[in-house]
Amino acid sequence: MAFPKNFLWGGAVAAHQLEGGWDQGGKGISVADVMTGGDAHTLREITDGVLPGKNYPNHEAIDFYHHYKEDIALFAEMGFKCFRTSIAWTRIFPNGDDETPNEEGLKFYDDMFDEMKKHGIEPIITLCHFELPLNLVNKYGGFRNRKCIDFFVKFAVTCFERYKNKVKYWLTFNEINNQGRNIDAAFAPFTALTNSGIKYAEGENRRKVMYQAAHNEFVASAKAVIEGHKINPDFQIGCMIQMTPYYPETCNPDDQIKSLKEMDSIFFFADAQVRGHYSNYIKKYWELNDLAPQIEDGDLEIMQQGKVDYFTFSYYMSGAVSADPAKNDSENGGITSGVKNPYLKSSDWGWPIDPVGLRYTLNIIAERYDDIPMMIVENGIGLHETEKDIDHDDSRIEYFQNHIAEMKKAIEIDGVNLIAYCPWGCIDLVSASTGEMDKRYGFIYVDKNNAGEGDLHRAKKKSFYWYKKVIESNGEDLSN
Ligand code: BGP
Repeated sequence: MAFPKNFLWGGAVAAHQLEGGWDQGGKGISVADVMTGGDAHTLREITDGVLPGKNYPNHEAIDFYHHYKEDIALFAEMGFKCFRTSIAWTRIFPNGDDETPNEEGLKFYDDMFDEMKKHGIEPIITLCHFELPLNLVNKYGGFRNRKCIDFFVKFAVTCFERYKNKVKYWLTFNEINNQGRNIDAAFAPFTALTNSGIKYAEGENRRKVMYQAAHNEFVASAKAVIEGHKINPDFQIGCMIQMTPYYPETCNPDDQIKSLKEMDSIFFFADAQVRGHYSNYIKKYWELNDLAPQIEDGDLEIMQQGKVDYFTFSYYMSGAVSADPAKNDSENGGITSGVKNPYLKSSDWGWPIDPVGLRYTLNIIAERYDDIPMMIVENGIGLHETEKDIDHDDSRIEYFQNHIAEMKKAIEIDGVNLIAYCPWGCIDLVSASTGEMDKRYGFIYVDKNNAGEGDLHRAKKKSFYWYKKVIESNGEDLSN
């Protein structure tokens, strides 16, 4: 059998994309609450506060806040061993800088974890998944300000203390490297806000701001790791990286150097958290481009002491790059830039589909970080579906068959240390990049569309039964 006996099969979501209840139970306003709905061709608008008459899809989302028992029961029926979600920061500290936490928010997650435990489901919890309190943006400028380090650590410690006997697996910042991507593109203000609570000022050096915010986040993450281990030495606290391997367009050595540099721009965020230091490649880059962040006394020691225990990542696609800048004009759905890879098909949202790239990714992480334990905490395909389609979502099944087959090879042939697999959006939810409901990832259909219409009832798709069988057979039976 390829997969270890205790392999964690499950699914993944994030609080702001499914909970709803945006102003209930004492919750404050998060950055996700001021983003309107968009689509594949229309960017989400970031409004100045919550404005009347706008469509904010995260406000209700799929109302998991009131449906979590029913939804967790469905996950249990599929056989989930784990479930990855996040704690909405604004349920615990509504403004981010509050003196004391909001008991009603803490209680909500107590109940949710108890419900998971009842079904034997292990929680995997992200602390900061694109959900910063809006007040931290408006009052402090988000993570460009070191004060946010303390606010984050206070939030993390509050959660660690409260749930120390209920949660073992923690992640600090979701897809922390998103903010470094396509920084001049139209999409960049969105990732700056969601990752770091940053609003770029007109004409400022975005890269400089981004590296400062990233440094502050590395210190915050490391401090959380240090404090977490004091609270419960059994805690496993990980980083979370969006892994998009970049291939060279050709075997021209210049293309190879270009792809190496693209990979550096991803690994910079992982190296800081896994190796706990800045390597020469990035220090040189900062020096040559005058981009070095301000590093205070003690920061580097904290980063070294607060190295993560394991490596988690999302994987949706690969990219390809050319040394000739004029050729790198394909935007791959706004997420990666580079050349089009003629060997791959893309999803309806332009995301290239590359199962072999997942095996490749598992290998490069394992080799770079000495066989560190890994979790795939996001993987999946967004599809246009209506309720009529739920009995034949075969393209979703095919996507997962191909990706799981490559995971298997990575374990059986390459010996990687993979401990969990959590397909993204195991229940239909609000898309992060577009704000759509109609970009559906789920094994479970939710009756709601982009216009907000629908009664929110849940229905099992064909893939629900397929994934149940996969889990039951511990990944041996992938047949449709
Ligand atoms: C990642 C995020 C998730 C999620 C996923 C799918 O970037 O961590 O929050 O949404 O991508 O992306 P989308 O929802 O834009 O399709």
